[in-house]
Amino acid sequence: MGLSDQEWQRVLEIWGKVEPDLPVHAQEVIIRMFQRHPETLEHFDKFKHLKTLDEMKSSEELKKHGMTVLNALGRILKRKGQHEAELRPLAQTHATKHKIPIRYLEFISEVIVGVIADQYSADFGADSQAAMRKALEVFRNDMASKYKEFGFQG
Ligand code: MNR
Repeated sequence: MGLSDQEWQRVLEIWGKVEPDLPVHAQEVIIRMFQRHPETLEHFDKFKHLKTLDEMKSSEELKKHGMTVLNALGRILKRKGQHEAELRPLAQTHATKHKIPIRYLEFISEVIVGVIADQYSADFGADSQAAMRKALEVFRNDMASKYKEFGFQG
């Protein structure tokens, strides 16, 4: 279930390439999630007024939120699975306050892989993609077990 050292290395190598351009990708990830899965938008009191792609693109708050999400994810990935301290507070808010189903974490995971694949195709081959998918799956599984501790079925 866990990742091998080589798989973590692949994950952190591609993340290292993505990180310098995080603001651009962060915005793209959130917008793509809202466009492909409009039900996700309804969970955001601060974004559900955004009706069009242009409105989403010009929202500074949306960019800021994207950075919050991807920075948090980066910190988690860098723990290479030893992410209890990072995951617990995140699972708590997402289970008890934001009430985000695990299915939505699957949506955003696929979007993240897709955005990286679009921008870094040369550096994100099949092995790297598989490693990133696996890392995101570990993240989701651990979120799901914490959700249960907090009494949210997800
Ligand atoms: C807030 C990280 C996925 C919905 C936050 C915050 C962080 C965060 C950090 C700010 C602190 C807090 O409230 O815990 C992540 C990471 C995700 C992820 C990492 C996966 C990679 C999702 C998905 C959502 C969602 C998927 C819905 C479809 C929300 C909402 C807030 C929030 C709603 C509160 C926004 C506000 O300020 O009003 Mn999240 N996330 N998140 N998240 N997330």
